[in-house]
Amino acid sequence: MKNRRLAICGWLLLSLLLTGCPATETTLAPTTPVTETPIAPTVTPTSAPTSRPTATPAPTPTARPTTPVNFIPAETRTAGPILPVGFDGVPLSNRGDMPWWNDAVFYEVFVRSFYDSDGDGVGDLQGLIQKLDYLNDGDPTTDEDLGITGIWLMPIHQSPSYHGYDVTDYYTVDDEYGTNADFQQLMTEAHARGIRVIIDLVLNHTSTQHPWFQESRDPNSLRRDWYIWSNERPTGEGWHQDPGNALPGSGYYYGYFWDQMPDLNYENPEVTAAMQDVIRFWLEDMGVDGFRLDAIKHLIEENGVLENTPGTLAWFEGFYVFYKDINPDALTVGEVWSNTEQVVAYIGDKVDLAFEFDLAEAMLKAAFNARPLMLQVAQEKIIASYPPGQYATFLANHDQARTRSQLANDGQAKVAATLQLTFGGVPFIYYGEEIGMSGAKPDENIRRPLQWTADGGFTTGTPWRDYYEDYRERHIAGQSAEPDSLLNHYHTLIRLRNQHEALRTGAWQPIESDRMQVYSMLRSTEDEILLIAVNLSGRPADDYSLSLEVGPFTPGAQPAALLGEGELYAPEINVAGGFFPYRPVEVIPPYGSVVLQFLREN
Ligand SMILES: [Ca+2]
Ligand SMILES: [Ca+2]
Ligand SMILES: [Ca+2]
Ligand SMILES: [Ca+2]
Repeated sequence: MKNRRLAICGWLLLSLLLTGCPATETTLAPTTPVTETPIAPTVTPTSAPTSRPTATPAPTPTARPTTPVNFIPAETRTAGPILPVGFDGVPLSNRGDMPWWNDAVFYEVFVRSFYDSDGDGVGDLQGLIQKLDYLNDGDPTTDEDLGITGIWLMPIHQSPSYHGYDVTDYYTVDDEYGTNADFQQLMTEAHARGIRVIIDLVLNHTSTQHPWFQESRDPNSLRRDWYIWSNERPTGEGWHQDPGNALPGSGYYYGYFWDQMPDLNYENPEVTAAMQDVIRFWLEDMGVDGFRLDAIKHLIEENGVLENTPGTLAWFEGFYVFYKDINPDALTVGEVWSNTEQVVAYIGDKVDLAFEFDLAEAMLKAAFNARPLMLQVAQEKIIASYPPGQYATFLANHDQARTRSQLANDGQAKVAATLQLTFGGVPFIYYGEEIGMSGAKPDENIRRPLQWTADGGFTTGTPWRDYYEDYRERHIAGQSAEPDSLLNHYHTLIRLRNQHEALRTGAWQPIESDRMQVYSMLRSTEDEILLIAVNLSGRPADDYSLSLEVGPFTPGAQPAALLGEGELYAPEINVAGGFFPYRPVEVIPPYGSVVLQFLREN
């Protein structure tokens, strides 16, 4: 804090000398020498351009003329990367009321498509280990890495399918991906870099090839009741005749998603006990930091109701007590593909977090249509519905068309990333989104090999699935070298989030904008207030005006730019701590955004 305050004072002094601020502000000027040297300011007019404000009611009579302040790049004002505290290198918010995951940025990895270490065309755990430095090199002073602090691994258990959501052995890493020893090495290497790792856990069903199901096919088996069987074909979807009908009288089994994935019967306590053993093994023996839980709303079917049944909710209450008893810090993130009202029912005593599908849709629509109304409604509902910060945000995942395929260009993809990474909750980024990989159904095309270089770079052999067609032009190596790339935009946003508690856990407040193309909000903590303004559109935003009836500002509040460029203007603060009208920078470029920092007077 001390360093930051000094930097502001230095900047203010320079600003005063150059622009001649009102005398009342000179009391803020330091008497001590200034060590920071702001970059040479651009020539600034001494009063606001005559075009401001436009088409808005006149400011209050007492308002001083808006004075432009010099552009201050973020690095002259922030204390630099937050030094590691607590868990291996993961920055902490120092807020005792927020769990560790509220400081994390997660990255969803499909191991098969991330990096292949041995040339067989299939990504593997050793490949992921080799590329961990791309995700986070563990050194807060370097910024060539993406800076993520959590990984969600899509299924890594033994499975006959390419995707792994049909498990045959919950205790063993799929041999295409490596061994349990490789997995433990991954945990060690990830933790050393400040990355936590959670794994996909598929509770609802197994593979038909799982030994449990093979036994269950025999009507006289002790495991018959581990799955859901019927002698006659029931009405309703999801019922399948026993494959090959090899066993007389085996009948029909229930498999909601696929005939190769029979649903387990969680009304049988033996099934719950068996899965508790699995959970204990991964938490205690393998050291995972938690689980992403697949399709949890489908766990228990009751009286023809297939989703979010009382039985399912009750089961997860027992589950929550069970895993928290093993490790209170373990994180579970549920996939409840429903709207906010239904998702909320799981949070806090069944799972820690769940993915916010409504918010994902709203962010993509705001980016695509350049209209923020639906987004603001979704955000307000989220803030009102969840315990603070206890929801997982994403743009698209392995089941949906990739973000870039739902949007028109990389500018829109930047906007979507900005909206996600400046909002609350715990962000999850699907691998490849950071370079704008494309892909739409079928699922294999949403899960293609990551595009590392102009040659693909995922494998020395033949990739298990072709790269997307743009791989020669769109790849990590190219975007790393290009300052304005989508990848570098992600770098900047993640770094900002890692450095600023307000972006991770701060309170949220919408700001009114008189132009549809500009979306704006505040994120604030006791130390700082961040104002975010995003140009959703492909046209420059040059006639917008922001207003905040009631806000947290004190008179004389001065902004510094953490993101964006151009001349900055300070708001004129009203008696209620808000402002009206306010245009922090004259022009926000197409798809551009500004993040302004105001420090609180504490
Ligand atoms: Ca391999
Ligand atoms: Ca680094
Ligand atoms: Ca396999
Ligand atoms: Ca089920």
